[in-house]
Amino acid sequence: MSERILVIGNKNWSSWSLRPWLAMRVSDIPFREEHVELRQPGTRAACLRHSPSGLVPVLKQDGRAIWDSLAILETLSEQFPDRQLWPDAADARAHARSISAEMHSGFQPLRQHLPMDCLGRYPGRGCDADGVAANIDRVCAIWRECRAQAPVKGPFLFGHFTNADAMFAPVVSRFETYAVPVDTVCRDYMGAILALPAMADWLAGCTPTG
Ligand SMILES: N[C@@H](CCC(=O)N[C@@H](CS)C(=O)NCC(=O)O)C(=O)O
Repeated sequence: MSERILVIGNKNWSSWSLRPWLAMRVSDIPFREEHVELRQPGTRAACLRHSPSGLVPVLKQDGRAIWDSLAILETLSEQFPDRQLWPDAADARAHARSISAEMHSGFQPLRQHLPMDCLGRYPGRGCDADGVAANIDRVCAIWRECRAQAPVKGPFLFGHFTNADAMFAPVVSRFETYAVPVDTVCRDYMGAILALPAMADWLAGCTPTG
């Protein structure tokens, strides 16, 4: 097997990049990161050098490119079954995949009006835009339901860290940036994500310009 390379965008902004990066760091999966500067005239061309989608993240190994965050997470789970990136129990696994897919394909108002900006602090900004409150309510309902049903001990959605946590980590960052009010269950969950050493490493790699 050749070296595993994860191509990512600017850490401050690239919510899609954070997902596989966090899963790999938390799960001790060795990789080297390469960067593409987002929001530049040459961004698309730079992304296209790595991925036919023209987007990051992309995982490269053995002459193969795997693009799109969820495809990368599925691949990692397949390559490293011992890391339990999906929950072991079939019901919990189905639930984890469903909320991860829901995150991946939905929440457009949240994405648009509360973009990830890890270092920024803009309390309340964007929260009254159309559809945002409903998105926030749905995220909190997902987190509460998972925490109430977690099949194993631990502070994450399914007890131990899984791909579902990786998918929702950028939402935790957004809720911090925009000071979204949440209940204790959700606050505790956010605290668990933010307390991850890997999350601190990601934040340390952020600059205000991305
Ligand atoms: N569905 C894709 C979305 C990837 C995406 O939108 N990536 C953004 C960065 S976060 C990008 O590459 N943007 C390129 C650009 O700004 O030109 C995924 O899940 O990976």
